[in-house]
Amino acid sequence: MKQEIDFDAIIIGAGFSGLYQLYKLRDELGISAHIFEAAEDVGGTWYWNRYPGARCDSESHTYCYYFSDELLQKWEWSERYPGQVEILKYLNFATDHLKLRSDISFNNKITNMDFLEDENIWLVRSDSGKTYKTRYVINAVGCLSSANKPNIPGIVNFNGDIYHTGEWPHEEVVFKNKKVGVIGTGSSGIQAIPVIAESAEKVTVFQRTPNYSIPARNQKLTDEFVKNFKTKTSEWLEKMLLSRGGHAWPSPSEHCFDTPEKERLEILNAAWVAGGLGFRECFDDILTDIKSNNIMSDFIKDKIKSTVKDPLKAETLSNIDHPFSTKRPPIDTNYFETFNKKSVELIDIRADPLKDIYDNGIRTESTSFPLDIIVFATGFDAMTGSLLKIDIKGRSKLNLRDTWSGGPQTYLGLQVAGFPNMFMLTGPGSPSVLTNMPRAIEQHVEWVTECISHLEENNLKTIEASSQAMKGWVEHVNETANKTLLPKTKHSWYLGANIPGKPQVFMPYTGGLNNYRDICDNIAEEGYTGFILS
Ligand code: N01
Repeated sequence: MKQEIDFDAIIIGAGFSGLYQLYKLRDELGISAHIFEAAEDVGGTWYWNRYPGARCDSESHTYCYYFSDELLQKWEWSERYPGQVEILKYLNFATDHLKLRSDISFNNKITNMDFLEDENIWLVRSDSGKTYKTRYVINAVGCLSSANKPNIPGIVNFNGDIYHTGEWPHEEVVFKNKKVGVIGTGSSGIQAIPVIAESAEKVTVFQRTPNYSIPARNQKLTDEFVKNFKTKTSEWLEKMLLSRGGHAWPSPSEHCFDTPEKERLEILNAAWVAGGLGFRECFDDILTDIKSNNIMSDFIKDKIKSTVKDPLKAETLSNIDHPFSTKRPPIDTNYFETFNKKSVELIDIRADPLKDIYDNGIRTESTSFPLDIIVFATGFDAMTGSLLKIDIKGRSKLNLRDTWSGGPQTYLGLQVAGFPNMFMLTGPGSPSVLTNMPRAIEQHVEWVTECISHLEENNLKTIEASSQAMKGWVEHVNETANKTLLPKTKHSWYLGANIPGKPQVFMPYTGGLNNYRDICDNIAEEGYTGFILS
């Protein structure tokens, strides 16, 4: 008997991953697939993150789909690092080129998902009040899309405007003649502050944790570069597939500590001049050897001190107490230079903690700061936040929130035991946020498509991670992370430490995207080891 379903597959989210998943399932596998998207248009993270200065830290010619040569040839990037407007245009271009729009329901936030065991199907409900039946659910909800809005006392009393970088309005926010307070100095704050300071009367930066940042050295791409790139796309792809982070630079082999000082400095200075995240790849041991990390950390601290003229500001900005790159390192355009402006003040809220927000501004324990605008650049409930906003019940009405009450547990970051036919794209336990995201996304989408194809061809109804395999993978993810310095930095969103009450578990897989791809492929080739197929 044919099952009564609305779609073979429902995909949640119309960002980079959801769009590609729709294309693969609908156009290559030939099954019915549909995206539900909370926003009114495509783009995912790039739809929401419209704050001034929003820009990607992967280089543009690598931050795009590589599965289609036509897309690669037809699109032209204009800058080394693509800005939010350009990335959103690109995603709209890809959506239209692949004719995806007709299979997306916008303004539809998925609120509930229930697995109906008797029928082996998922019942998916959206905030429109409608429910849909589907055999497969693919969560493409993004890793950094649930805004973290700290509950600072008195926030409702503020008479001015409040914005969060991750939920920036579509209309222009005018900073001219305004006193602006910015809370947060992660990637978003570090990008936004210099741009806000270009027009604001005054900017007050409330810094809790000082941060490293590498100059982006953003620039227009030359016609020659673009032309050349288009003739060599397969070579670029090969480089990215070989690398541990999905970027196009080779993995280094030299140890920092063992390299003679003169040579070491030459390497570091050259990488500083080149700019960008490639700086992290100067040496191969900065995340495993604290002595090596200290050398790189001190190098950056010296750069900060030599850039920022006011000695107090320089000290406050460079007084960094975590090893470089154990929190996601931002890249910037004129971040430290901006503190040389008289209109930009820096408040160390570790020394003088935030007390409250009052009608006219922000108060620390010692001082009041009158403000017209407050910008929260306070990040996200990363990797699990968006998924756990949905009430997801698997077998025996097992709730994902309960399964993950001690932190996220997955098999390969792709599935959770007890939740058959439910997949996650770039979920916790996969390399995701440690990589150039489009490469991690393409790997996951292609693996999930192959997996569904396997089920369809073999007339199988469900695939589900076994509890044992999930336990083993969680242990492997922890062991791999513990070989690095990464989990030692406790106040990091990689661990969930930025969200009060969130269990602290190191979430991304640190084993490298290249190795992870091999693991996933071998598991599929061996007939989906660790999964239960029925
Ligand atoms: O968020 P964050 P983000 N009171 O969590 C502070 C990606 N991204 O949006 O460190 C006071 O890194 C917090 O302080 P502390 C990228 O992966 C990429 O900047 O917790 N301060 C920190 O300074 C990135 O890593 C791009 O002590 C509070 C800041 O807010 C990720 O998104 C651009 C506070 C939050 O920093 C997140 O970046 C933008 C409180 N209650 C984002 N709560 C690019 O591609 C938090 N803070 C370039």
